[in-house]
Amino acid sequence: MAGNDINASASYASGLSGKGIRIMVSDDGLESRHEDLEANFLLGECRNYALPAPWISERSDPLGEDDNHGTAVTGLVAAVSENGKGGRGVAPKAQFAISNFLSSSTRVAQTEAALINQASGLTFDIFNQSWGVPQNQLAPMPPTYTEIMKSQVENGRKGLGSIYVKAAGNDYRIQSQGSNPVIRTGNANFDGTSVTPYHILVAALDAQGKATTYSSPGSNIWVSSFGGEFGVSSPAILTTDRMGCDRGYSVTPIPSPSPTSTPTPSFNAGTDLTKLNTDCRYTSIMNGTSSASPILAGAIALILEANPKLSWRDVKHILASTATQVDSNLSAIENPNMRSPTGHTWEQGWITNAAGFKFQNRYGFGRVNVDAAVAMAKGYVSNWGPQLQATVDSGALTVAIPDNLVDGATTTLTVPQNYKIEAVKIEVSLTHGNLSQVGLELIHGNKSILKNVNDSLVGLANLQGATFSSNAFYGESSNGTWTLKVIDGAAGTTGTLTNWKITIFGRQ
Ligand SMILES: [Ca+2]
Ligand SMILES: [Ca+2]
Repeated sequence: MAGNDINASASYASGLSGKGIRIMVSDDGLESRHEDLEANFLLGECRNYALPAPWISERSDPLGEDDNHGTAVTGLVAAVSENGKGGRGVAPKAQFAISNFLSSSTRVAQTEAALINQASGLTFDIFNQSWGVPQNQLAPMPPTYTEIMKSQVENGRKGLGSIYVKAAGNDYRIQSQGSNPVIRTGNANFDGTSVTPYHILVAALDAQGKATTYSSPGSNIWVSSFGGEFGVSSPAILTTDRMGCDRGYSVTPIPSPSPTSTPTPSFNAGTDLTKLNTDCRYTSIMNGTSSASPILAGAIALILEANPKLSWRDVKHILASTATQVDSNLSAIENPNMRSPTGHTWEQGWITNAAGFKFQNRYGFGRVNVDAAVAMAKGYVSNWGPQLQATVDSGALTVAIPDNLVDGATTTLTVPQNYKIEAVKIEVSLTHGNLSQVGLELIHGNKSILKNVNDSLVGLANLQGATFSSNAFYGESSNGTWTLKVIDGAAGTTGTLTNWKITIFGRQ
């Protein structure tokens, strides 16, 4: 729909193109000789985890017949413009390499060392990570991964910090239970590799500018970009595909979130009457937060080109400050599961925090607005000093979580440090026989819902130092009382909160 875009026309008119920006696309391989990608490809700077360490590779072309994702993702960030071929990426003169971290485990070594390696490299400005774990489980963050990311934001870009853009996930689920719709949502916080202050987590919008049917919610989301739907009743996204009608998305259905029943349009099959795609070099059915992420990565390339002196924190601040609120009349969702305790608010609408930032769990701070971000970036002077960090620990607790009660159990911690908040991380330990029933809310003035009751963690038991982060308090003061509310949202199983910690990331 007209007007629902990343608002970049003034930036393009001023000549911004991503020139000079180097991007590492962490994905499953790239058709590096693609006619609309090759000119921006960084030959010799790829990683191939099918090789022995250190995995340095001239190219990392697809290893298997289903390695189609990376070619589609890369086109969105940096397909070449003004070459008479295909389309264009958001940053059509940015350069990129690929690490084939997502290739099937039968072909590459998906070790912790490879996980760390795909996020490493001081010569790259931006890392695009269009991946994550299925959000019907809790995946912890390996401590060594947190360390490498901290090192990258301290040392990457000559000390200004590497930028990490990551997909929020495609696990919002509405199922039917009899005649009632039931939401059993995943949550971007369930993927430990997404719960750091160093990431910019991105949610996916549809062509109307609202949350897509699949985009995962999460208090750790930063902003939204476009992911599209399935190209059946609402548009998907057009991008590069592996060349030839015998490979790529012309023969293989696109992965989650697309239903396998999505028909292959004639454009993809190379048989449409316009004859614009007779060799199947492009696809019209890409979607997912996998698409929202490279579109945001391209937007950030334009912002960095406008002001290369921005730090990673400046980039996050500018994105949060200039994002456009969408779906502003979104209401709180009261009881989608038809069984939560009476009076319980399952998910909130938009909040405005004490620092004036608007935030909502499906959108973060809102839709990326490139022209506003570029305008703010020009002349912006970075002067925040080092990022500070303070943790307060509850020690051992035995707080009973009452069964199926809206009031839940509440405990408080007092943060003595008065930082201006850049990120908040919570670590929670509790016993409970069915984590799906458990809701977590963090309250400091406003409330931030970290985990919805009756969500996708069906049948899992106990949290042991599980991490959740929230951006809802961005820019506020950290000192004072923080309340954690733990709610059991279904009759039957109960549990006990045994410990929680809060870590504030911020500045004086
Ligand atoms: Ca092109
Ligand atoms: Ca219960």
